[in-house]
Amino acid sequence: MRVLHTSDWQLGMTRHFLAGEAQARFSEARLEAVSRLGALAQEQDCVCVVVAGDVFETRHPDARTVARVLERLARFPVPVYLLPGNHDPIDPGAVWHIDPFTRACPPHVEVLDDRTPRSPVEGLEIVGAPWPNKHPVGDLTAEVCESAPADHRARVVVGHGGVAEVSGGFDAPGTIDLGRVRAAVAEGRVRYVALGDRHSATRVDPEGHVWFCGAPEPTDHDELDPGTALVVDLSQPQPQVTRHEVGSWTFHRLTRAVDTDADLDALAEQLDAIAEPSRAVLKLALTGTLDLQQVARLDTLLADRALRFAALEHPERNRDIAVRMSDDDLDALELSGYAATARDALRARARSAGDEEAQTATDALSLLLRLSGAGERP
Ligand SMILES: [Mn+2]
Repeated sequence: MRVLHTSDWQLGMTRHFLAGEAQARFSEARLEAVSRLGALAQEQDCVCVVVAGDVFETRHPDARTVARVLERLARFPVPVYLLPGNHDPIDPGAVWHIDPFTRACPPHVEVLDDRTPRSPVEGLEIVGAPWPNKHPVGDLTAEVCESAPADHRARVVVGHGGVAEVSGGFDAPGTIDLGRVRAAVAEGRVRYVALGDRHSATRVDPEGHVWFCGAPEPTDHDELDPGTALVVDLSQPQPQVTRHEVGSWTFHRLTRAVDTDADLDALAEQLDAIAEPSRAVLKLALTGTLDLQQVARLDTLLADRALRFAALEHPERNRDIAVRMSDDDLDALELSGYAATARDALRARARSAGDEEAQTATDALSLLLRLSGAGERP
């Protein structure tokens, strides 16, 4: 008897670093991931799907987002249980209570809007710990675990929130007390606790009854190992949990020192080794010392990759790369008249005290070199 455990779809999410069409493709990919979950549920013979919170990014997602996910959920072969989380709590006026959700929600899709047990099939019980608002009092998940009878049934509690043992000690609303949850498991009140909120698939307790499934698509650089869903077999007292990859986007953080042409070659090689750049978000942190020719090469290299990747952020580039300026580089530019005067003025400014203006002058000289063709690969 298997259950598909997923969470944190956060549909309707926008990301500031995605420019132009990349945002539309990101949103579409997140909906497509939902359909892949339906296919996975079928392929793995799951009897139902539980979505452990944050189905939507906000309490008021765009009507199109709602209609489109419901259209995809309508094709799911098994019951689907949606838990309101901290992003989309079930307070009055939230998405769950209004059109188009209420009108278009298929009969086999159910919101876990209270703590009433649901039973998709004989012998399996699903109990939700929904977020009533953004600042709930108490530990919703532990309360639900403790209130279940100690009858050793195949019972799944679906909860949402941080666990101090996993994410570090904090006192955020909805924080889950692992000690209380483990005690309820030990007493036979709950067999599996399906958690959402953390975007990285994580076994929470040593016994393997409490898991974060991870987000189906990554959303940020600080997630470890996102793009997953869990298939949980509950036939035996000990749940058997299997991880499945469902994501299609990737996030990368690259830190490198660049001091030579060979370093620039290696950087280019590393960037080009990333599969599917149009679905990859990249954050670069570069350090080192380059001459002006190399800076121009680096700028060309990055400008070129920026066109291929979904996003390429390198905000610290100028501050962390020292520029070595040689008169040879600048004199090699065959400039005359106004352009030559500008070059000389910029050179003088770039060599003055290392203030912001000197930095701007260095950037301008690098741009001059790049536009003159000096930034092309030797
Ligand atoms: Mn959350």
